[in-house]
Amino acid sequence: GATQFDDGAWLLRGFALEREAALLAAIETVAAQAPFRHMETRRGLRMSVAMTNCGEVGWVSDRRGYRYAPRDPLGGGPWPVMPEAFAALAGDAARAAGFEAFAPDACLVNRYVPGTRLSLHQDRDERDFDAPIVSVSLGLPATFLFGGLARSDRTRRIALRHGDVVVWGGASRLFHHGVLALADGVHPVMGARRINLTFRKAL
Ligand code: MD3
Ligand code: FE
Repeated sequence: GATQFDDGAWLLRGFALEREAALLAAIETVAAQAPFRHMETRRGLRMSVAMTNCGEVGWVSDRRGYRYAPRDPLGGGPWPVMPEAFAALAGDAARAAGFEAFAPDACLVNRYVPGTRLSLHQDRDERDFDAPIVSVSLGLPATFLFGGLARSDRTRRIALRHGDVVVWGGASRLFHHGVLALADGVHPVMGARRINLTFRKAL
């Protein structure tokens, strides 16, 4: 079932499990067209998370900063079309959390290996904060940090496992969040990695 843990924030344990095969195939298709890469921050640091995107626009970071871009900087073409299995999962999960008609135009695909972390940040490069964000975890488990509107607010830890889906909307939409360094391990279907799909309405 769906567990609410803050205003607009819902955890759907195992929601993606029955769609595992279709999701893995779709990730392969996307990565074959737009390979995973380590982007650079504005300060010139290499991000430890490897990323790719699909959809109308993709989230990119480089020395110029963060933004949503209609083209993949590697190759210059459009991002891969969002697979139907992705769009359907995002819409179904959002509806299960009470958000009707969520139609994401961007899906960021994050790849973690043991040691990879994502420091505390807010997602605010999107135009419309009324739309929720849907996040799908696959592979190795991760400890997710969920804070508040202020960076200094206390954080809660949420263990995210293969197949879990989280919907972040309402007041929680602008809360700080991050991922602790991934622990060593091997997942039976995903191997030594974690993949997170982050669905957003960016435009
Ligand atoms: C909490 N990725 O790419 S989205 C990101 O596990 C990112 O890779 C996470 O944070 C990951 O920006 C999963 C989790 C998320 C997204 C938006 C939120 C959590 C949020 C907005 C408010 C509060
Ligand atoms: Fe984020």
